[in-house]
Amino acid sequence: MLRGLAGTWAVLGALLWGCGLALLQGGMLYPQESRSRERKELDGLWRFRADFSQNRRQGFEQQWYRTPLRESGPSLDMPVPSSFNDVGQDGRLRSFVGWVWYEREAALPQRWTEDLGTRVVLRIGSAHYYAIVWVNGVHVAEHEGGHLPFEADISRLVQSGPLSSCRITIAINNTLSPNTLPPGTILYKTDTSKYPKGYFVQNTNFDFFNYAGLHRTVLLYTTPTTYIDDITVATDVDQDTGLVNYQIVVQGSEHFQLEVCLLDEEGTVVAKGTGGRGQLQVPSAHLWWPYLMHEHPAYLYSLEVKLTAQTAAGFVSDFYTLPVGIRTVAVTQSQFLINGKPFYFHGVNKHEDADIRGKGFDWPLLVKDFNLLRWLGANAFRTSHYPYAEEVMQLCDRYGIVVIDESPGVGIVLAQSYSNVSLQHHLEVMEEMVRRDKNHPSVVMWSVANEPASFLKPAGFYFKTLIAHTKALDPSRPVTFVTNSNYEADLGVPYVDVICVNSYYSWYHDYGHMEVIQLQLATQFESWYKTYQKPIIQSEYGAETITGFHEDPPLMFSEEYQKGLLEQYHVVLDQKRKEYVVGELIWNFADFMTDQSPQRPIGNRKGIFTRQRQPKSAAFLLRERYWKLANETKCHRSAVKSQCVGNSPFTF
Ligand code: GCB
Repeated sequence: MLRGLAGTWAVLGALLWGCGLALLQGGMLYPQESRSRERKELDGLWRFRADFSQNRRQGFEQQWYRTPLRESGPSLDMPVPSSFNDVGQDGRLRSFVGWVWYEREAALPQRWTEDLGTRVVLRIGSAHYYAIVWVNGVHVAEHEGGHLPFEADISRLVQSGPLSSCRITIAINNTLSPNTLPPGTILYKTDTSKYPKGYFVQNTNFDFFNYAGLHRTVLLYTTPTTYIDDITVATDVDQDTGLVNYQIVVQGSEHFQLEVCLLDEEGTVVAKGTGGRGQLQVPSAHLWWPYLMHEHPAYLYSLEVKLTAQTAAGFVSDFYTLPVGIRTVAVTQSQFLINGKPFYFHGVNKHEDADIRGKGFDWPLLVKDFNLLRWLGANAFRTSHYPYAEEVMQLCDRYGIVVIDESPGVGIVLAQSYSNVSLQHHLEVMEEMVRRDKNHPSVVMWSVANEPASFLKPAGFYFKTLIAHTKALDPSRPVTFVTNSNYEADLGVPYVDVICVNSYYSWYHDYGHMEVIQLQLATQFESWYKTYQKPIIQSEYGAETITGFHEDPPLMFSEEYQKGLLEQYHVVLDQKRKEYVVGELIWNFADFMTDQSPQRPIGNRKGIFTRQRQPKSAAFLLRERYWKLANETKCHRSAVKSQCVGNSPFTF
């Protein structure tokens, strides 16, 4: 039976979804080319300068944005997208905290500067963390938070004179404070016998390197001045009819017409509609199924939206095409259902992380990672511990990889980080995140945080508010946060739909003693389930492993220990997944960079792949397991037992 909340969604969802996103101001559609839209990527080399002055404010005092950066002092070449930390040979830049300055000239097509019916938008995919943007010395945007896009309409600026190019300056500050997401603290070391004057360090409570810079594409794109600002779809299924509820927001005119058309993968029109909101019905719909759950996973329709508007200059049209996957998500007391069928998450936690580029977006890396995920038989991952690039989410839609989409709420452990200021910012980040990712069928659940100090008194109100807000933004998806608190002390878990628990038995506790894992893990699951009767995901488990270290009998840090530890977890997971455990996500997909510490031998080594994406022994173990799980699901679904031959990946 559907648990109360999920049942409520089923009834109220159709009524609420349309108004749910009303809190968000403006859309954030992925910029695409169409008959009415152009885009110009500004990837490549930018000019760069870190402000090493004592107060880090020299750039503002001397107004570096006013003139080309080369005129106010020396600058470096800096690739975009990339973190700035690992590309140079200067150790001071690797650990730099404060303002850095990026700049580049963009040549503008003549039509963009002369046609007043064209809207020119500057879009920054991700700038870590606080960014101020100027175009030709004029302030155009400011944004807080590193992992989500922001935009500025620069039409007036570039159309106000005889311009053939514009100069874009972006100042970025990577300082983390108790009120940022993730939070951090700046610690001034004042003992002059030990530290030079003004010495400070950035402290954080998360376990990944605080890479910074322009991590994703910066681009210019155009729309007509009357344009499709936002599209929201929410899908449902009635018997075998797919229902696509849509809502479209238009800016620039009140006199317009909207036509929508849904096409299948062959390009055949399967449904049509008009107006800013409505429901399209697709008889015998192809549902969007996760990878390995169906012979034809990840079926995507295309929603073609055409806007026609009457303006002073005559008729204008705008065109936007949105991929749409028709699927449902629901949660019961013990199951996670996709299209009404039990779904078991067998996958990974990832990071946006690689040699040299740090957190910079990189197509070859992205494709390699998805090839590895599919080789592994993984059907899901969590975007630990922040929203990933939009192109990642698009590939998940296309390949059927299910996503738990996590906010940058990682390391919320100080009382100050539970203040109203922090909560307000966290609410806004959830709005930006839902606004960006709401239409991805691959996203099946929101995670508002990872391992907060959820036992602290203010945590109850904080998570109650945050989760309620996220549900108001999107009533169609369950919401969680990932906990490592004690089940009796956790004040946030009463508000989640699915309990996500991290544990590191025989690694951080009872280290070296794999023999205690089964008992401790079974106790963990039983305690949580008895208290809450909600489905549970083992959202992290794993062991630090230096590739090439071998010890038999297994010793910590060897490949044998990692495998042995995983096998112990799997024994209990196999028992509990028959009851209420609905998923297992290994920590981590690949080794990744962290701050320096005695526990981290050049980063975190809990990857089943190295940072260069080569497999450790545990990758083969997981591969066998995941394909076996996939075959079981398939057999369970189709009840064609004869198709379930062994554990071979190639039987599916
Ligand atoms: C955790 C954190 C993750 C760490 C991991 C570890 O619980 O969620 O960010 O990297 O443990 O390896 O310690």
